[in-house]
Amino acid sequence: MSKNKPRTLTLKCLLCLFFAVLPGFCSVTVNLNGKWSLSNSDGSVFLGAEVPGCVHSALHQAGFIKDPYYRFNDVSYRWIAFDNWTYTTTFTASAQLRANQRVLLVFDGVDTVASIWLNGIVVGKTDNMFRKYDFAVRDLLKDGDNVLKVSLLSPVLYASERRKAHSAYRVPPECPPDVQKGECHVNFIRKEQSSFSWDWGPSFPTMGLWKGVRLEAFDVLQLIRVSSVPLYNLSLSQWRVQVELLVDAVQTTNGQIALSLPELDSERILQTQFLTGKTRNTFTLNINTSTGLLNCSLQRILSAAYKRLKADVFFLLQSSHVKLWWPNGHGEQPSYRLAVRGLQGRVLILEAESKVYFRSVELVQEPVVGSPGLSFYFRVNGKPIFLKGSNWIPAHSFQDRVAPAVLRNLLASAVEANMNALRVWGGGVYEQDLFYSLCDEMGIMVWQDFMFACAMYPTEEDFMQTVREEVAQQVQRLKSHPCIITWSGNNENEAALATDWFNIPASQRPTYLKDYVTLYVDNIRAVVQEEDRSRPFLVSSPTNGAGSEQQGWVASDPYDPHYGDTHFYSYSLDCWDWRTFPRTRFASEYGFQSWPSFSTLKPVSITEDWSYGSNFSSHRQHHQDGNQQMLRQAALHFHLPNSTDPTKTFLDTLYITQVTQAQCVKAQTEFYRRCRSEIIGGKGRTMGALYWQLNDVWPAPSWSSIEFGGKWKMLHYFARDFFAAVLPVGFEDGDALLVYAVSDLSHDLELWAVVSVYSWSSPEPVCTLKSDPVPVPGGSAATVFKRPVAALLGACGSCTRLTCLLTFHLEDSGGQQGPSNHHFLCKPKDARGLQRPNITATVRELEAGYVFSVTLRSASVAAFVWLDAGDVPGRFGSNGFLMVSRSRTVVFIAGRHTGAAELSRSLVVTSLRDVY
Ligand code: BMA
Repeated sequence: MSKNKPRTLTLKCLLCLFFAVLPGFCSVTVNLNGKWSLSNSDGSVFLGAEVPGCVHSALHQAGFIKDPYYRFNDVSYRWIAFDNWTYTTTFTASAQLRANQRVLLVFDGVDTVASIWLNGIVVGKTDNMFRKYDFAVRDLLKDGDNVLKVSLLSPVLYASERRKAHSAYRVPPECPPDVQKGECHVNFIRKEQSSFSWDWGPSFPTMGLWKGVRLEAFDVLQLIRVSSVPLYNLSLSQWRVQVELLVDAVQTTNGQIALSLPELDSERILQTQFLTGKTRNTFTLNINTSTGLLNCSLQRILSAAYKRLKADVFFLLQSSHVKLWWPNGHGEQPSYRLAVRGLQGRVLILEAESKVYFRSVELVQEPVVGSPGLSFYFRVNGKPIFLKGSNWIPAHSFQDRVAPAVLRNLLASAVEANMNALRVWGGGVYEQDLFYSLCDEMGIMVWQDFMFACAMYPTEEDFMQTVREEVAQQVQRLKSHPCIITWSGNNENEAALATDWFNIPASQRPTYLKDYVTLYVDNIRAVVQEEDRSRPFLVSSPTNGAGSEQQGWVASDPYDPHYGDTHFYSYSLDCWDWRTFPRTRFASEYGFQSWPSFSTLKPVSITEDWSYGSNFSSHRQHHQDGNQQMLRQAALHFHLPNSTDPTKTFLDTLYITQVTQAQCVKAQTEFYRRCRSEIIGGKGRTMGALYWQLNDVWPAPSWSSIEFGGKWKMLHYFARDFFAAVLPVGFEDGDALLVYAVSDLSHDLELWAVVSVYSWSSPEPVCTLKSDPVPVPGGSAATVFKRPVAALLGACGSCTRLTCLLTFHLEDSGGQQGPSNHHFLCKPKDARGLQRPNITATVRELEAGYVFSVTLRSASVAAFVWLDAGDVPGRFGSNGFLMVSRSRTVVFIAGRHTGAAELSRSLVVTSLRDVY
């Protein structure tokens, strides 16, 4: 079916022709992406398949299966991953291409275990979806049609075979919990660990050519990758840029390398020699910013696997100053263009451009006055930064479905919610290049895990070898991105070992400890440090960091709040009670589940599914007891929905789970933010709050703040406030109400709190109190208001805890600083006087088809007012808010062209009192 398809042919040497005509130096690329054919092992299924892509997507696109996300299809289509599949294509290779000295067949990503056949001969095998593979095929290419086949083994059966072969001891967890409806032994195969199911995701063990395929032909040499890592030397106050060229040379080649940073008005040429084979060549450029001169010296840093490069570099750079890359909220993200050009005589032999961003990062682990243990925070460009954000999981079960617009929407949503950091979690994939480029541009710091999660792993030599190559390639690919501020070896595997998740007998513990250190310390850490010493390396998350290292890399309690980062989940305790949260140095995971909105569920369900107790609702829930946990947590504070209309009860239940989640994560995040400056009981100085989890892999209940498809849950609207640069946090301690001012700004403020008391029964304030101004230094949390609750209420007439609530904000002489916030003095289910507000909404179009105002009118106080535009994509200016006024107008920005009439029809407004 793909026979004789025209292939894209790129002559990378077009520019070299500009200098001289010497075709022997040209490199030629033949793109082999596009339509291939695909068949299963017995030939009963035969179809066309897009490359890049996967078997599931191909079957769906060709109509062999329905939407894999529809209802129970994840289980119905389980058979797909038990079969073996073969991708085939036919292409022609011109005589000109075959005349090149070296012709490589390059796969940017094969998922996962495959044999590659060219014209009936096996040219290579793959076993790791996170590696790029290339195979020398020059002598196998022929005139006319060439047939390329990729035969993929069932990942489920392969993993099971590997487990059987590992007979000496088990490598747990063996299988996921039944509630996940997943496959076993995913830890034996180097592919996305969550593709065999997770507690938020379905089991779709993908197979396919998930990244590009091409032929690359060249006669002299080829530049495989340019990377640049700026390093700052504090004692010399000097930047240096480490430029690394990965080159594949057919034969030893003399040449000149020209490196230039045009915006810094610099260019220098160095004589060099490229030795035969793949060489990695590192140049260190010392930038003397005080004199405006940039000196350059060449370091020969070549690993045993690579050949030595001889060269001399003389680099003079005229630079007045270097503009720094800053995380979102702390400054701009300027970049410099680095141009690399290699010439032999007047012939261009290599050329590339990349971006250089200047920023330094340190992970500070040092003694803390008044506290045992060590600090744990990131210093970027010398400035301590509180990390605010979330955890990133794969944006789709089928990576070929993650379009650039999906990434853009999710990352822009993170920035809109005032986040400055995301952790790319270790059970997913190393994200595509665009993800990291967008994070660079948006100032999102990335905590990058290596892809190992919630399991023990084997350490046989072939496994270790493929992991070492995976790690080296990924670090080489990603290290130029300033967004990545730390590497981290795995997700929760130190904790799993330390707290014995898998019931390992004491006598066997040393074996697992040894395997752990072998994999993450002796191999992964060693490879990372060889490739990149510009950023910290953590062995696990959570970890005690330096504390874990002192205990042989597995701490007795990796959740120790005096060290490192922590993950903390508690579903049964009252999530509004800050006393239940760990006063940790860094909260890298915490969260609560909720259901997505009806418009997200509707396309994958039918009427009979629309109840909380339906088979569908249980099927989608992959976390043991998750649906009941959500209701129990909700019932601590709210009346549960009790409409006589079952569909309304279902929709109201979706709503109440979102209210509950938003309020729980708000309480916990506000606690972490207000802990940044204090040590209490030897604990505190919290410098990070990354809740679990930002996004979803499919339409289902989960911990996410953004639904599959991109719609914001109530939590995401709340995040925009609780991650604001200046934030008032209110809480009770003993008999007092306190308001803290938290500031992430660089400059000092002088702030006072304005606290208003409202009755639940009336949208007019009962009384308003103002504190004295308090200095709030940049990057701190300070108490600005403290008053016994009884005194506060006593000053406000007839208020009691049950009849009144509080709102508060911060002010300085310039007016309000940061968002308004609120504090309930009782559980809303106990509130006296809360009426049905009968909210009405009027929609007006502000800008043709995209920007609308929605004016709400309410008869009384309304809590958790939620505007849902149904199928009309877009975002509200604010949502889920407390309405203590008779009218409020919010903006709606549509994600597609719409009109006031359609938006009015789709819009549903729900508040707390409407669901019971
Ligand atoms: C964390 C994560 C994930 C998981 C989440 C929710 O510990 O690392 O493994 O999905 O909890 O249970």
